[in-house]
Amino acid sequence: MDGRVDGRAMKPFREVKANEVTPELLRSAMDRDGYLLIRGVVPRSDVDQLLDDVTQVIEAAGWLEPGHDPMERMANAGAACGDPDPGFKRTYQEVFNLPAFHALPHHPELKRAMKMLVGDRVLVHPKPIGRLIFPQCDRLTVHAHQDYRFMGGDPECFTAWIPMHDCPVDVGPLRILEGSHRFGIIKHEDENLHVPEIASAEAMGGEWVGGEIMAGDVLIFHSLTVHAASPNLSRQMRLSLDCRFQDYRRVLNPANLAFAGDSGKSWEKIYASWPSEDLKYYWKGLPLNLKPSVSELQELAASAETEAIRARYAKILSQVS
Ligand SMILES: O=C(O)CCC(=O)C(=O)O
Repeated sequence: MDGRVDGRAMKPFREVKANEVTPELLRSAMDRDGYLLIRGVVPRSDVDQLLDDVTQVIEAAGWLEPGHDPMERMANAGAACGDPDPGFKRTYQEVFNLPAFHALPHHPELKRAMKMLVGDRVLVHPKPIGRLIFPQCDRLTVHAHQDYRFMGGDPECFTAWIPMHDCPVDVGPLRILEGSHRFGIIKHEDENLHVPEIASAEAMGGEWVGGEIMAGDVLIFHSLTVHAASPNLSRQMRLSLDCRFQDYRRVLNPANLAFAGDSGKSWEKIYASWPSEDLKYYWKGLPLNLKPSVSELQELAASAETEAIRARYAKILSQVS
């Protein structure tokens, strides 16, 4: 399957093999197209280990059809759910707590590729996002947006989108509006929407590009690049992880390091069952350029406009200082 946009075949991703990528090639693709698909960055066996851990969690949650190997990810249609359903959030949190989920963004081969783009002072943002996408559920498909809208900080920040298994077009991989990063910040609609999105009339750029993304491949794109998920038309769950990378001297929004909502999440709770100290609080040792800074957060926690906003800043402050 080639994937279709308005009934037409979608233009394929521009791609390169991991052993052929150079800093010049990666940077020029990013400048021109706002993305590059790199094939075979992470060894399949390393991706499989994460898939194994994640499928155990979702199988225990009843999300998989009994009688199949969990690694096949056959979905139990009756269990379909997604953010913000409370049942989804509970299982999502178990996935988020997995050490392997946090280890993948630090994989040496992935970091080697990201350093070609951001330089040696690479910050791996500590909150990757797991996508646990049931099939045949239109409401769970992520619509067009720019990551900058959600991350803030410096736009020179890059996302790596990594499927945990082979992801043919009918399983719903990401697609990209090529060259869209060159049009700056685009207005997102947020009225009555759980997640803000860009209306098709507002999206500017070249053509939508897409195609299959296999286990071990990494789709890298700029924080201003417009992208969206393709619908999952299969019978399998689509499981992927997206994480963000930047030069740590560039401005970073501290919300990307902390849990600001009312969920009760904390790094202490997440780390509690981890067998190794290696990846705990690794960013605290880096000379980060936070905006708002710690002293500005103190000020905001004391004097921001409403009690809810003051509480939010206080929560962030308590986790980054
Ligand atoms: O995987 C998805 O469905 C959406 C991912 C996404 O929007 C992102 O990586 O920023």
